Amino acid sequence: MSITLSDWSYREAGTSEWFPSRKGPCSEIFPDLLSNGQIEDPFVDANELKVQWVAEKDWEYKTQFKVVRQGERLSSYKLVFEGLDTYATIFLNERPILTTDNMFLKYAVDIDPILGDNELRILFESALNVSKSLERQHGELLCWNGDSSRLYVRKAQYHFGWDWGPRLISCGPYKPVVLVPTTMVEMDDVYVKYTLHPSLTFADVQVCFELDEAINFEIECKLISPIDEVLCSQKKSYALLDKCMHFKIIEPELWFPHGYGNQSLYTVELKFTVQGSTSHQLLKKKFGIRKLRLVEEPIVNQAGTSFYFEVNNIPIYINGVNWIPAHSYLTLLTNEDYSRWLELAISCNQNMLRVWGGGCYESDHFYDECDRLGILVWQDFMFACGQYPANVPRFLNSVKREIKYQITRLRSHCSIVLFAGNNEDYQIAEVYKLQWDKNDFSGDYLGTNFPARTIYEVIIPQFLNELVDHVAYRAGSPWGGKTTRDNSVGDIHQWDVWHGTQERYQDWYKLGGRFISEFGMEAFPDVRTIRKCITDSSQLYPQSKLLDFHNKALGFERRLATYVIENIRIKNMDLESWIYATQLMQSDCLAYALRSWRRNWKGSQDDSSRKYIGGSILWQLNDCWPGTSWSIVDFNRKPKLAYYSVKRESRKITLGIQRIDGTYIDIWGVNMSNSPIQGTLEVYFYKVSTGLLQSKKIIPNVNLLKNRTSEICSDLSLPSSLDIVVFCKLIDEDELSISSTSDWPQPLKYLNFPNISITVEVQDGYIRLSTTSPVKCIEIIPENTEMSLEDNGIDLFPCESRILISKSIKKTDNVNFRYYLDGS
Ligand code: BMA
Repeated sequence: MSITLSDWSYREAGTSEWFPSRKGPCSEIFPDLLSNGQIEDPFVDANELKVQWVAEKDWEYKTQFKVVRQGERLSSYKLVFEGLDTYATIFLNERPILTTDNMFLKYAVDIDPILGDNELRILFESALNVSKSLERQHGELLCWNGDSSRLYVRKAQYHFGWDWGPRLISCGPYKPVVLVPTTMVEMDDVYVKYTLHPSLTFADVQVCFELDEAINFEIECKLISPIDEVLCSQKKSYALLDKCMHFKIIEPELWFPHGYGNQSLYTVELKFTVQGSTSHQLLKKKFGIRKLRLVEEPIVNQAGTSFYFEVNNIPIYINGVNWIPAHSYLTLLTNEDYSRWLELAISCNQNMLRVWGGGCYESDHFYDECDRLGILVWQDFMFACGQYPANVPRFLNSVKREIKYQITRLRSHCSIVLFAGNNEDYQIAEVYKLQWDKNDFSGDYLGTNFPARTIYEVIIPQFLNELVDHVAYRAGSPWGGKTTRDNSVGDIHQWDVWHGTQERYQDWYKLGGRFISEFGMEAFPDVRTIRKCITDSSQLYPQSKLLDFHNKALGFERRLATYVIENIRIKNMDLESWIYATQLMQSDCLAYALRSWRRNWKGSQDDSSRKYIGGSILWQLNDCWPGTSWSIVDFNRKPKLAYYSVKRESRKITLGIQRIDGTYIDIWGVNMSNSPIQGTLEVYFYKVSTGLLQSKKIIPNVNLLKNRTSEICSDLSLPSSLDIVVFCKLIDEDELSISSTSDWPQPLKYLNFPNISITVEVQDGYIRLSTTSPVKCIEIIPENTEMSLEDNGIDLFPCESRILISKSIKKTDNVNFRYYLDGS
């Protein structure tokens, strides 16, 4: 039986008094100091500045564990450290047993415990002091975001500060420390491999083991179907196996991403018995079977090649979100938190998460949930925005072990479809003109000033080849074309809205690429989140010093103001009005991007030559602390208005309108479902300033073919030029709405509205909304703050009342609402 150690205590190294850590197996210095009242909450006001001393100190943790004799003899044990942050020296009963230098590695050490009480003490050296001294020794490297010395340290890079997060350089045993008998098999010692026949009708499955050959294991293996039937079982001794047991599955139930089929997971149930022993160990491992292709093939009428994912022969358009660590302190995230975050992504119609390279390889539960929910994962290796020192041998050795370990840990997850070597390190190389010779395929780049190429182009691919099947690999993100900005090959990070040349967001349609793995826009968080983190009430106004402190992006004042002022009319500058204005702007901005890029998913399902854009991954889903950032859901899991517009634009069936020269419009429809859709399109033209219907057009026999975009009409004239909002809906033969959308004159700041009368009817389970004239972005504000709504921030038109479903709403509940230019 293994024992997970707990009841940690800690002290500053060199002092005498120990303090109890928070309960549980994992500890980290900031939450511990906080729970004992030794620091003020770094997330509140500007306290982050007051706690910087913590990172400059060394800290010690200790705990006790008991070893008892089992039967006649004392077992032999190892101590498994699932994650230590970062520079640790470990003493067992005051004898040094291990030193560590990588937060992303699991360490195991055979130990010789004493019978009875044992003491484990871990000294954590300040990662900041170590990184600074490495930097002094080897030189300063190029870097965006955080302290440049971070590049020498294999520790979550965002701990050193990022343009959306505080600088809180933690330490501690942040994952469990477990006492394990050496005869015990661990999860990563088992790997399920499979080959799927191209017809998808049968699979060869191999359950492979990497066990200690000195121990005589008897292994019983049951293969269990997704509906819990035992399909077959085998029993063999490990010595007689060629490391693997073989099974065949006829007509396997395949695993599909959410929205494309079931998330079928098989289970292998294993029973290990050490020969001669009466006890055994049970272990269960789930796995999915799927075929994957990252399709990069020539396309017609445009330069370059496609970039899209195909799962089980179905091309999948990606509606994705970038994921950053959901807390500055990883130990405070529970499994429940992860599940709720991932469910939020799914209910936002997202089918891919990118685990971004400046955070961490996520917890097992995170990937289990992605498998269960059908979220595809794009997994970066943990290198971001820097010139990493692969030419320093100790660094490189540690990185090699990390890569091997993480691939081994993650390879059984069918949700992971792509690994990428790093985030934006090739952009650094490009911008600063490092020695990156694209014609040099020698594989030996350690002598250049871009030595990390060896990691991304040699070391990672070698380990992937050796250890895992059915995943794609990219050396970096962005990556692929002639330059990292090449929009005809590979993926791009499109930051010319917000960063870069600060283009108008109405021009997103000109800014696409084959796959856009980053783009974004900032907005303020929910007012309740702000009230929690700003305790000085005199600071609760938009431009206050403390609110500015909670925005870490360079030049945010100018950029956020530019995009708001360019688009939204500001009648009041109180906090809530400003929150609404920034959120409305972000919501409109992201909707523009998604809508215009999905239009490029053309051609029939088996025609790769017209899939001009394969998807996008917006920056960013979440936050690691309460602040203003590009997130669409804030730190306290309160959705911003953009969450809902992204959800609407990512539905299976959507419509899009593009206004051309202010005089005519194109309309198209997207049908990402697996069957064609027919309907009638009704197009309404309203004059915004009077709210009156100017004209209506009916387009019969609209046919939206499956899994593609279809153009419905082009050159449809607007009745008069400037003041017209277009609303269109596709209805079925029973006149039920299949999908609808609207297009407003831009920029929204020039709009003038008549007096509007909106009716809000609250019923058990839903809210019905109707209006006398067009309304932009009605935000429902329930008094019950826990209530969740299926949609919000919607546009409303007289021709169609809208029902917003909310499971938790009661007829007796009060709801408030606001809308754009409310009361004008
Ligand atoms: C990117 C990311 C992050 C950053 C974001 C916003 O390119 O990779 O480094 O937080 O932009 O600036």
